[in-house]
Amino acid sequence: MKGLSSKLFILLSSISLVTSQCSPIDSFLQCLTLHSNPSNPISNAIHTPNNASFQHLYELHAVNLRILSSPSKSKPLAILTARHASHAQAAVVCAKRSGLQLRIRSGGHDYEGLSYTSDVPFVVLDLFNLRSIKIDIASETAWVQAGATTGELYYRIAEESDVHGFPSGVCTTLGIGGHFSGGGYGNMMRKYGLSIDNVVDARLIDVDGTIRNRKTMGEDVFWAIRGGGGTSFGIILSWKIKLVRVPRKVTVFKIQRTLDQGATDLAFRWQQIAPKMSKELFIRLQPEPITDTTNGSKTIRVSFIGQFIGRADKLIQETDTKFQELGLQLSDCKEMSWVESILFWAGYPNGTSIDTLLQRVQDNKVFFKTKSDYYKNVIPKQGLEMLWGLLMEIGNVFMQLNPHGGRMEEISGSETPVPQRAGYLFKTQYTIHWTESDGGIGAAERYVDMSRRLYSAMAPYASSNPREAFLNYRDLDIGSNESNETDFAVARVYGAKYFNKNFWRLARVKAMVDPDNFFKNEQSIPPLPSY
Ligand SMILES: Cc1cc2nc3c(=O)[nH]c(=O)nc-3n(C[C@H](O)[C@H](O)[C@H](O)COP(=O)(O)OP(=O)(O)OC[C@H]3O[C@@H](n4cnc5c(N)ncnc54)[C@H](O)[C@@H]3O)c2cc1C
Ligand SMILES: *[C@@H]1O[C@H](CO)[C@@H](O)[C@H](O)[C@H]1NC(C)=O
Ligand SMILES: *[C@@H]1O[C@H](CO)[C@@H](O)[C@H](O)[C@H]1NC(C)=O
Ligand SMILES: *[C@@H]1O[C@H](CO)[C@@H](O)[C@H](O)[C@H]1NC(C)=O
Ligand SMILES: *[C@@H]1O[C@H](CO)[C@@H](O)[C@H](O)[C@H]1NC(C)=O
Ligand SMILES: CC(=O)N[C@H]1CO[C@H](CO)[C@@H](O)[C@@H]1O
Repeated sequence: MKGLSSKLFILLSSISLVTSQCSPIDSFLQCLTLHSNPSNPISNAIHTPNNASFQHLYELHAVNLRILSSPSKSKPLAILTARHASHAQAAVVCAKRSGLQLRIRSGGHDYEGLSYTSDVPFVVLDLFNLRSIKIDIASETAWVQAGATTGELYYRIAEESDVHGFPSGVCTTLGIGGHFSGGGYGNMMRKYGLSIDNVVDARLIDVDGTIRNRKTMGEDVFWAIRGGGGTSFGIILSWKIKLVRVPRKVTVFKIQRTLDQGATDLAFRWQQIAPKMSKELFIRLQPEPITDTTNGSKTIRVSFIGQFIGRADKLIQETDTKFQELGLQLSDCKEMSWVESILFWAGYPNGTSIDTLLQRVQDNKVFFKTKSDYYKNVIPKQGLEMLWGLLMEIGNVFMQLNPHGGRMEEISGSETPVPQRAGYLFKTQYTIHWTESDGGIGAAERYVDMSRRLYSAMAPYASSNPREAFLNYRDLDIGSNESNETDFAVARVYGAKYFNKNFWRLARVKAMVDPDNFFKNEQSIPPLPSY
């Protein structure tokens, strides 16, 4: 017995030796140990499907059930939950060496799940453990690691100061890594621009596994990662941001009007006024179909959700002179600290503890498909009426129209990769959402088709040539490639929609720093071919 089992052992270990020499994942895992700093052991950061932790970790930071439950999406061969920069460096070196694709995940909010899916053998580098936030009020700056969430950032700023803030997303579970590298907008955009307009330095792991800062990566790369999508250029480890000033009290409101209450006229007027109001005022328009509870008939309810960086009396002066039709009253307004306003925008009731901002994971996941548009012209009333009809027909849908103007007008379209600056009235997202009881993954095709119908119905009104889109609202329908190939002709099409002429500079930067196109996904920037 003893002899047999030891023979078996020798046999088994020689098999595993053989497989380790030819299987990319085994060579990846062996390489990790060799290439990480031994003072920061990597083994407890490695999760393969054999580890009990794998499935939970895979799902934890993945928000879209449409992607998570899709039978056609394969899972990573391993998830590396980096606990130290050297782990992320090893991931680059080893994925390259073993021929595996690397997907980078910070908060997992990618609308198409590109941070945790691929059609070719791949591994996920998950950065959620790298989330330190170091605030320096004296210099009004902070270093924020990629795996921190927007909520954690807001919380830490407020912990240090009640007169500082930062302009980024409304949702509090976004990963800073993905969110900033796609631009990052929020309700202070009209006053302070996008998140990337307030980034002053970064730490990036390049294709050789070397950590670079702004100086050592060079201004071209630093330009590219601020809006051009981090994925194409390396792994962002952290950002250095410039904090912005906020008053001790800001004012919020939410006013809702149905069609009977004049929603169409107000929405028409909003398009003309909201992008031109004082920079301190941001009014989001959010139309959605609802059912009248008294008689069961359908209508549209338009919410006007406002953030004013100042006191309520000043806000009323502004709306009374410029947007009287809104009928905003002092009694509609709530004054609160900036950090409390974050909770209001995230939909929490008054009185919610700000500790809620530290909850990193979004519960109540749904299936969704989102598309986006920029508008340079006002949608006429008959266009709005057509839109309302379609929204009521679709049912499970909402839209958000976010006004530009203000600071966005002052920044040149080539200062960062995000070109949609002066001359844009607002950007829009159209989100179709559904649950298991609406048909779950089986109904995905039907809902995705609806989103396409809605999108094509809006074509006459949206920006055109190219019809532009926002990278953070990722949409593979606007053009995409295979997981492992980036055809230039295909990339030019989606590249122009996201980045307009800036696409060409992005492709030049890519050719400089990653000519073999290691960092890629279905919508990444390819190296500019040399002719
Ligand atoms: C509920 C919800 C609300 C949202 N609200 C807003 C909003 O108010 N404003 C706004 O601008 N956007 C908003 N978004 C969009 C959001 O900004 C993007 O989805 C963003 O890419 C999320 O970043 P993430 O790190 O959470 O996602 P991930 O899925 O982890 O990453 C997104 C992309 O960035 C890449 N990436 C991630 N981390 C890194 C890194 N460290 N280095 C290099 N590449 C990296 C990924 O590979 C992927 O391609 C919202 C999304 C959701 C789901
Ligand atoms: C996963 O399993 C391997 C092999 O048993 C082990 O070495 C590794 O530490 C495990 N990972 C974690 C996070 O426990
Ligand atoms: C339903 O009720 C609303 C008022 O609550 C009214 O405006 C609308 O016309 C009614 N619709 C029908 C079909 O009766
Ligand atoms: C929030 O609720 C508290 C009572 O719980 C009340 O005193 C306070 O005025 C409210 N604040 C706002 C801004 O509505
Ligand atoms: C991409 O993947 C497909 C299928 O897995 C394969 O046939 C093709 O050769 C790959 N292309 C590259 C450039 O690796
Ligand atoms: C999914 C997709 O559109 N893939 C395209 C990527 O590029 C190749 C090469 O040009 C096209 O043939 C594919 O259709």
